[in-house]
Amino acid sequence: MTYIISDIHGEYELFCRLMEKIKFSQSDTLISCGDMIEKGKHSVRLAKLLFSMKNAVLLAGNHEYAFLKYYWGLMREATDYELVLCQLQEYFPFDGRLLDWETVDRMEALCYFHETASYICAHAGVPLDRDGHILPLKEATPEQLVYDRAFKEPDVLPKAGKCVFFGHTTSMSLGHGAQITRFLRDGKRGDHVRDYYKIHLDTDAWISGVLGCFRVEDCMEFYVCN
Ligand SMILES: [Mn+2]
Repeated sequence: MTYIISDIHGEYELFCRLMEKIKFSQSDTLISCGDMIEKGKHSVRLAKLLFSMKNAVLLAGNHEYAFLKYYWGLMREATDYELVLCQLQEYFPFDGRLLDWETVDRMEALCYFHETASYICAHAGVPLDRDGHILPLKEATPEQLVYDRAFKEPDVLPKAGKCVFFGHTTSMSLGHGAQITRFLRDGKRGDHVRDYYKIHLDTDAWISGVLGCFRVEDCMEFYVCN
C-alpha cells in the first residue's frame, strides 16, 4: 500500500505511532510531501529515521529548502568544514547535535515533486496556467513548489486528470480543523484518487497534536493524536 503524509515537523513520536497504527511494512511505500523538520523537537531524529527507510519517497518543503539555502550560504564562505557542521547543528535548537554530514547530503538530494500515472505530490502544490492546467513540473522552480500559497485556495483546482497531494498551509488556518481535506471532482464518487482535484494533508501536527496520512489504494485516512 502507498501512504502519503506531509508536514510532520519533527513530531517523531506521533510519526512512529502512525506507522504502527497502519502496520507500515517493507512492502508498503511512504511518500512524505516535505517539512519533516523544524517546529517540533525531533527534527534531525525524524529526518534520520525517514532517510533510513528504503521504501520512502521524500520531498523537500519550504523548511528543508530554507535549511539548504542557509547551508549553501555557509559553504560559499567556508574554509573550516567542521565549523560549518557546528553551525548547521545550531540550526536545530533541540536535537541539532544529531546532525551529521550524511543527513545534510540526504537533505540536499531531496526531490521537489513526485509524479505517478494518477497523482502528483509537491509540498505547496503545483503551478497552473490560467485554464487550470498543470504547467510542466520539470520547469517549475523549487520556490514555486515549496512556497506558493495560491494553490491552497478552494477555487484553485488542477483540471487535468491527476490528483495533487500537498501540505504547507495548515488545515487549522484554512478553517478545516485538524484533518485531511479532499477536493472532489464534480460527479465523482471519491473512491479513486483520480476522483479528486487535490488533497490537502497538513494537519498542523505540531500545534494540533494530530497527524494523519492518506492511503492511495482505497482513499482511507488514518490518524493518531496526542
Ligand atoms: Mn511548509
